[in-house]
Amino acid sequence: MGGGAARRVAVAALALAVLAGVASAAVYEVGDKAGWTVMGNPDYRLWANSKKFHVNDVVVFTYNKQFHNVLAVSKADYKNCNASKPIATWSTGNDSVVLNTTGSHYFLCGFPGHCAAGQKVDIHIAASSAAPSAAPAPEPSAAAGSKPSGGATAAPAPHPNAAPKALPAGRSVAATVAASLLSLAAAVLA
Ligand SMILES: [Cu+2]
Repeated sequence: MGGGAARRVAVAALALAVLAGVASAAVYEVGDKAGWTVMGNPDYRLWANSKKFHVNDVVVFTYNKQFHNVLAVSKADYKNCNASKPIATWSTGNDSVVLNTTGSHYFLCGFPGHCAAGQKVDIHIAASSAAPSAAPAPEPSAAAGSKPSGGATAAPAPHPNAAPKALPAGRSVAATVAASLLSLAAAVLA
């Protein structure tokens, strides 16, 4: 066996490792098609409970910025709909927020009455879904047979307001990157 074969295997393993990391950072549209609103009273608790969030997932708030905004708040302020001391504020109408820690992430709309009307969401990331700090490089055979697990390797977090339009809901960005990585690996192995 020459060095070339070993190198090709190494490159393929690297591609798979990157693929696993990219594929597990999901992008979710808050409220799905309804977006971030009080119109139609979307049930954001139901929405959040229908997902399984992981560290480094991205939630996108889409709304009319004349009528809404997004405030990250403490648990107490979330409960009381207190918008007076937010931890962070977004107001572009299309805001991508990276969930970079485990635990609960509390958001509400700061416009008068909106939080009380239900425009608030508690996005919880279970501790067990924390990203591993350093994943050891797997054997090529093991890598080929294993599925990406819930944990993501740390990906650089985009700026909250960076290129929101480039982030559609779902995993299509990850899928696109995954596809190009797979063709790269195939080309190297050919
Ligand atoms: Cu609002």
